[in-house]
Amino acid sequence: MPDTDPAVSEIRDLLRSAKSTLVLTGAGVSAESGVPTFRGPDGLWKNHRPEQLATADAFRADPRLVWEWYGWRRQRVAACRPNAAHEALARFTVRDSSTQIVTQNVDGLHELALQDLLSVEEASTALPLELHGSLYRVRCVACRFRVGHRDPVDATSEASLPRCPECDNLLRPDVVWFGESLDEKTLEAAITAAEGADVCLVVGTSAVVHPAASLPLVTRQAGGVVVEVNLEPTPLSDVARVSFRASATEVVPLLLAL
Ligand code: BV8
Ligand code: ZN
Repeated sequence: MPDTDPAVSEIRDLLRSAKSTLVLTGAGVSAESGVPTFRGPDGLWKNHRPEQLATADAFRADPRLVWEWYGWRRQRVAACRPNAAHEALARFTVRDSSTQIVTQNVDGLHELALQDLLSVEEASTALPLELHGSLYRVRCVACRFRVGHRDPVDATSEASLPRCPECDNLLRPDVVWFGESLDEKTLEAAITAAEGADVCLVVGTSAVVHPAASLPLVTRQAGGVVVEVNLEPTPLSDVARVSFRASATEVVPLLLAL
């Protein structure tokens, strides 16, 4: 897509003049880093049904299987680096402190892109809101224990699964599963950012999972503009001022260029 494309110039100007921008990302922003998406042709949900793996019931029924899947995802993601879209978004967020990244991803690549740019303390002011939690944190199924956790998990048997040092119950991935509420403070901050945004840039999400997928509609209802970057049409394409049918690494750097 040439950067002289009129739609690119229009949206680039819009983003430059925006007083506040919300960026909502999904698995598609990380696809070109090698992180599998969920619903695409080679997506994670191809071989497993979400209900089998991404629900509290699934974990109760077979914690070993669920940890095996999350352990495999951790390994896959650990080999991946932020791509040009993550990097352009990180630069934009640092340059314009009124930009908030809200991600559905649990892969930590936005944070990595920020840390490549800034020291860890500086990056902490621009951190993305992680609506669905993180692959790299665990929490206890029974008490409030929660901690960063990157070690490989031995899911060969239930006995080898990680257990809470406080109460000895099982530790689970600190992600939000279907039917679980999102962290209240995180969701509130995301909604406030969506309400105040002049532009909501939506990158690489199928926009089927709520409440994340409703954030761009909050911006629109408050008078803001929705812009989408996705290889395919989604339920948000019709409400977008422009829906770029192209890849994240091709379009996002063009839209956020200085
Ligand atoms: C909740 C765990 C309150 C973390 C995930 C009926 C209607 C509406 C809602 C519901 C409903 N029935 C139930 C619900 C609620 C439910 C929901 O939304 N279900 C949907 C599926 C119908 N939501 C919930 O349960 C949420 N909680 O509502 O709490 C509550 C409380 C109690 C009881 C009821 C409700 C919790 C939602 C969180 C679920 N957790 N995963 C993990 O393991 O990762 S969901 C999973 O989907 C991931 O988290 C992921 O983040 C999320 C969204 O997927 P995407 O990121 O969009 O990825 P996907 O593969 O789908 O799409 C990729 C896109 O990228 C594609 O469009 C593709 O074209 C594009 N793409 C690919 N490559 C590129 C690209 N684009 C650009 N460039 C590329 N290179
Ligand atoms: Zn505990």
